[in-house]
Amino acid sequence: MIDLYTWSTPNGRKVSIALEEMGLAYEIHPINIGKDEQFSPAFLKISPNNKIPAIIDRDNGQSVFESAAILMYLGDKTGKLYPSEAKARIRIHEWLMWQMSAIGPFLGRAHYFLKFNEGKAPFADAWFAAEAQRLYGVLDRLLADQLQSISDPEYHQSWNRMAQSARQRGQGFWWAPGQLTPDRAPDLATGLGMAPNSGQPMPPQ
Ligand SMILES: N[C@@H](CCC(=O)N[C@@H](CS)C(=O)NCC(=O)O)C(=O)O
Repeated sequence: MIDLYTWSTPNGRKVSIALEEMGLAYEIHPINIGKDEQFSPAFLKISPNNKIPAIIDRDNGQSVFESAAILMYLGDKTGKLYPSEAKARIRIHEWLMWQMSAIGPFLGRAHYFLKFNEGKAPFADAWFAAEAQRLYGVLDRLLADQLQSISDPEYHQSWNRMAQSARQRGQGFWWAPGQLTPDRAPDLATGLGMAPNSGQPMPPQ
């Protein structure tokens, strides 16, 4: 059983998706970052950088913070989605580090400047907009070259599993709009089913 300390944000969802895909039992402990719950002394003990997500593995008491470290831990624990041979891990590590060092922080800052502070720092606006554009280009090429198409039935099955599991938990932490079909995929691709203001959990369906 995994205790998942999280909130409804992209970094939190990375771990929810992995837990679902790996078929691990888990319990969600919401950390409302809009109410500064990430600064509570109890949470800081497992996530000293005051950010979600973090986990505790009840099987051995191990705590892990940083989403990529959690993904690697869960991959090693289950043997799923994460090969054990060093060579096979190279590509995974490359893109994982790229996500953590580029996509995550740069798109986050682009959002900060362009959505919340537009016009206050024109140099930062222009720089982060250009960098976001460049990173999306890199992602586009990766998706075109390497990843399964969004219309792949397997992809939809995994979203359906997540939606079903959210309904069973009745926590409304995931937006569970019912059986997903390929024609609804664009909604998920753009918003991952998130509430318009990310950070606000969707009401239970
Ligand atoms: N590098 C971290 C980033 C985590 C992160 O930025 N978490 C945000 C929500 S997505 C957070 O907890 N923010 C609260 C704060 O900064 O106080 C990871 O990948 O886990």
